[in-house]
Amino acid sequence: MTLRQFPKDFLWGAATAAYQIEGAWNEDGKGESIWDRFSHSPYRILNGDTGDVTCDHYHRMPEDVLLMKELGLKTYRFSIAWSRVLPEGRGAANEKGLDFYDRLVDNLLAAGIVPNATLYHWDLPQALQDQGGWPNRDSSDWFADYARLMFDRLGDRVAMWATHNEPWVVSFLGHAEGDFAPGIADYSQAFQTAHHLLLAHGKAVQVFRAGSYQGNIGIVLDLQHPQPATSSEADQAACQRRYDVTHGVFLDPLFKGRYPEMLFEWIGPHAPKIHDGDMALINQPIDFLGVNYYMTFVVRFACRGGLLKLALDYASAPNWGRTATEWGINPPGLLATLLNLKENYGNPNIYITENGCAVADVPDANGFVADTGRINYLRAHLLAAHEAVQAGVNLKGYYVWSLMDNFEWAHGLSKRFGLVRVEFETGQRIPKQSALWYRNVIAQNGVQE
Ligand code: IFM
Repeated sequence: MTLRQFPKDFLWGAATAAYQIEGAWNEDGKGESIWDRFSHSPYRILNGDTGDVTCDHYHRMPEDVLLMKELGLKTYRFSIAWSRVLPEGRGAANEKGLDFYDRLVDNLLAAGIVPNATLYHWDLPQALQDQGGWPNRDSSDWFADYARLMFDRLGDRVAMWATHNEPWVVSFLGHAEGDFAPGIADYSQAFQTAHHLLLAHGKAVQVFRAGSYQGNIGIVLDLQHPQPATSSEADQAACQRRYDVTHGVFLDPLFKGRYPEMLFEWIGPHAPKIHDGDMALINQPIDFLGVNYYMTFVVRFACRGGLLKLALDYASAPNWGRTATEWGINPPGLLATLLNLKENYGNPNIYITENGCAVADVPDANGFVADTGRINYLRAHLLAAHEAVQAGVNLKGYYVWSLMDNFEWAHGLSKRFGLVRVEFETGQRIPKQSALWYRNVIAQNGVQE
């Protein structure tokens, strides 16, 4: 067996998000978020689950940081619940909410773990949704003010900031499909949301640069690798439309200062309203790009395939099955994704900010989970990441999704992505076999082929 080692100083971590782990949804002055509202509405979430308690990280944070230390994590990626620090989304700040993130960052630093904070992981304050949410252009200013508050508070200690997590999900699952909060199904609002998320990103980067805070700033995109089903012109064009709507809509403005022209011709009246100067604001240099990679899609033309006239199937590499969320498993798609960024977007500094899978974990009598399926998944993706490094991709770090089992959005508590098992009834944490395996990967700075 060969040990594939990563460059010196490679950052090994694990990721979570506020709504998925914190609980304490209405404690210590926290305001309601769109995910609180959505999960409290009947039949939105599988089994009627909510994030009201989930991992109860809000109360167990010190214990969780110790767990990270025991796993040898070099970095931890978390998100800030906007409505915890600004209950109304803007205006008066909630000192107790700010204090929670202060303590989290201090605990991380004391444990020798680099904090990586995401400002927006989908939980818009409900008060801002009531004022039109992301489709309202003012949202970019609300976000910039919120960003300033957090930079002022934590900017002396947080080394890495991401403005948004997966703006594709916010725009399209939240505003075109309605699967996710706020549950809107309207392509015009979805494309307008995408533009305003990018504008908000640009304004936050501007605030960050003007404030000369320490650390780096970037954005996190979910890049689902698309492959045409056949070499037919119709399938290839469908694949290009899919690429444009998942990748191009975000990567092109961020790195090239323009939107994909063909896509905007295709969607016609659904194209967003763009003001003079917007594209320059969006196209500011960032310090890193976060890549969340989970899946590859085979794309084909479908005459009844909705606005984009396409249909998707999950691709699995030979001998790989599906995850517990039924997603295909295709490690070469990660390599292809990273190479595309190198070749077409100027080889930015990249962190894989999420990668992982849900497994139908079976605990033994002590709650221990021998999750070899997850280990195989992670190992294969790390080998693909290693290949990317060999090919010259500027890959600087890798975060497993997720540190611990948590609230998996529309699937509620039914899908487990964690390195650490959480018994939701008691809150007990039990590291799985994958956690012990990952500790070894970190210690060796590499993975066995
Ligand atoms: O749980 C999510 C996370 O919030 C964002 N990226 C994908 C994960 C798995 O679905």
